[in-house]
Amino acid sequence: MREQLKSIEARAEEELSKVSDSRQLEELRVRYLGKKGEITAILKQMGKLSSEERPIIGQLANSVRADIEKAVAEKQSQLKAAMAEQRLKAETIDVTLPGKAPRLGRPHPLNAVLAEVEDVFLGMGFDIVEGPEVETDYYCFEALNMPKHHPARDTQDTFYINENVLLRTQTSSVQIRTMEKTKPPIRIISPGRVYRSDAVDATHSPLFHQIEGLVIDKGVTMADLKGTLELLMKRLYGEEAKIRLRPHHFPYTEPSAEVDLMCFNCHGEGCSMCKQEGWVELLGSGMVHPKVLAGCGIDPEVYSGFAFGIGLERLTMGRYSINDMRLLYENDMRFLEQF
Ligand code: 2U9
Repeated sequence: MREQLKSIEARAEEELSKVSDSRQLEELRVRYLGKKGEITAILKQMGKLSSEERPIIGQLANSVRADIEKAVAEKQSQLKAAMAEQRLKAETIDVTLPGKAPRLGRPHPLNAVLAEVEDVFLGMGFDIVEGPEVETDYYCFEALNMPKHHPARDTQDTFYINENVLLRTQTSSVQIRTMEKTKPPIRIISPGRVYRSDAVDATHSPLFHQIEGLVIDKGVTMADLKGTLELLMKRLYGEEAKIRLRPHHFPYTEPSAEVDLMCFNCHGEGCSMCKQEGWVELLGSGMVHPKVLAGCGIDPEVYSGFAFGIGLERLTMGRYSINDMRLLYENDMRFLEQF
């Protein structure tokens, strides 16, 4: 039995040295130290021994068992440490690697210019008013002194939903609605989408954006119109910006004027950018027609007012030297990232 125990100890040591994972270790522990294990088997045969031998073999068996238990425990902690190290290696994060830069958004150039324009007008005490894009014939045309036969009402130019309902061609309908509801003084701008039945090209789109302005009070004159627009242009294009008013005709304003901005490239001399004009056309404006005021319940003998309409696309294209309107709608990041 002594030899048996010695050989068990030697085999256990030998096998233990080859164990490489905790499952194998557990299997080995059960095989040597378990209830049905080799050492227990030996202890069960102790009855056959003489009373002198029994304590000696008993002591030896206990010491072999203790040695194996100790070796198993050591192996277990070695395996644990090895596993922990392996996991740490696998989970290592190299904090010196460059991070992934988040892609930052930015305002679309149309929104950026609109925000600038809104800031200027808010600074002058204007309110910003919005209204419906689907309008009635009355608010879009009739109330603006464009009666039934007017060419702007042609189905070639305007998207009709039915005979009486259409997609607004200008945001003036918002101003009419405001004049109906509000007593003067009125100082508003109405930005928003408008629709016209145009084919897409470098300067046209069936959907575009306008910013219209309206001021109604006692004693408002064309000088107020010019001063207001001059201030807007100086804020947008710099202090040296100059504008001029050219006589024109709109059914809803009388007198009417188109407003030009002095060409930034040649300062009025004439160049290829302004088609040798020295000036670039920017917007339309005028004194609100007395018929329009009266139609909204405002007495034209007491009140007067000016109005203007700016195409946001044109303003944005001028501001950033963009030569094709389609770029503003295509959402190509290579274009948008430049602003
Ligand atoms: C009311 C009365 C008058 C708004 C005006 C224009 C002249 C004008 C164009 C600019 C380029 C439209 O976007 S565009 O195509 N607009 O020329 N708009 S006066 O006049 C009004 C508005 C409301 C009650």
